[in-house]
Amino acid sequence: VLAHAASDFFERASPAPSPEQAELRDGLLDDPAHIDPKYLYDALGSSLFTAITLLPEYYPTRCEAEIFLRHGQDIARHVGPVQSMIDLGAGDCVKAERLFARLRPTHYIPIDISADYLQTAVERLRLSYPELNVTPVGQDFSQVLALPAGVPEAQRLFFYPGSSIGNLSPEDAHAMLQRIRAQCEGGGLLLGVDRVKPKQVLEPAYDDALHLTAAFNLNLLRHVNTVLDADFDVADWRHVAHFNSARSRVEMHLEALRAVRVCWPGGEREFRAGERIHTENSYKFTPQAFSDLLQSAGFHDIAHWSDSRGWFSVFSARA
Ligand code: AVI
Repeated sequence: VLAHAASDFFERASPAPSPEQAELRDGLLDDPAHIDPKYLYDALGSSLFTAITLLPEYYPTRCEAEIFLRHGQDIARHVGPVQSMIDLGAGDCVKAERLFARLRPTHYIPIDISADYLQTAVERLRLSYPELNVTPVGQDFSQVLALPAGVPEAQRLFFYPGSSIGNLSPEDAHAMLQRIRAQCEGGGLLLGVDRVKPKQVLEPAYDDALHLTAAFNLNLLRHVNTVLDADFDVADWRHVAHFNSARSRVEMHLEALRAVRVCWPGGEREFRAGERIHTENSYKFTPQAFSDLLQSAGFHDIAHWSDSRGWFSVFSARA
């Protein structure tokens, strides 16, 4: 009875960590420390990202919109008929909505890690497009890509805009493209990709004069405090972003301004002044490198269009 009572006590005192808590703890104890970029997107983080897309320095969103505006007809011709449009990381669903008139899907399946954010957008869409069959899915599709029952198998188009694929490691991007391909045999993929360019353009896009990207990065620590019950103080950290040209990626880090000890239930980590936590990679591609990646994941009939400055590309490929 005593042994039972004791184990009961310890279970209540330190319950087993959730998978998210275990992932965060392991990343913080690693050398160098890292935190998965998905923790950038709590409610405030998602709003900050929307604000970032309006910054003069953050060109990708405007470049992609320009491509759809200038080349929409060609793109729609290459994509062909669409029954179901599956929107990966749909957010406010605005990017897909702009393509409805051209692609004319009958089913729209927006998938996003933040189900709450999606719900508001879906209510709006149902009012504006009463004919469209809308099935929202709250899912972290970086791990599994499970479509709800009832999504027609023919003429599926996966839509993955914004160069979100660039936030995955090359291995994870390849695996993700393979998972997508397996789900749209006979259909296709339409996605946005940010291109390699001088660091004088890349770095301000990730370190803007209004410090919105700094707030976006620092806010991740508050999200971690909530999930892990940790005691990060954002005032102890500063945002750092730089282009790592050898690895063709912009990296975001948080750098300790002074020696800091961070504690959470069952653990702690000390950081020296100047020590960093790696929080995001944003890979930049040449059109050739991205075509090769699509081909190696099994896609064919690959086409791409660019904005007038050649800063961003939209790819269409068949599965
Ligand atoms: C969502 N993702 C494509 C953005 C990017 O450009 O890598 C996230 C971001 N990070 C800092 N600014 C924007």
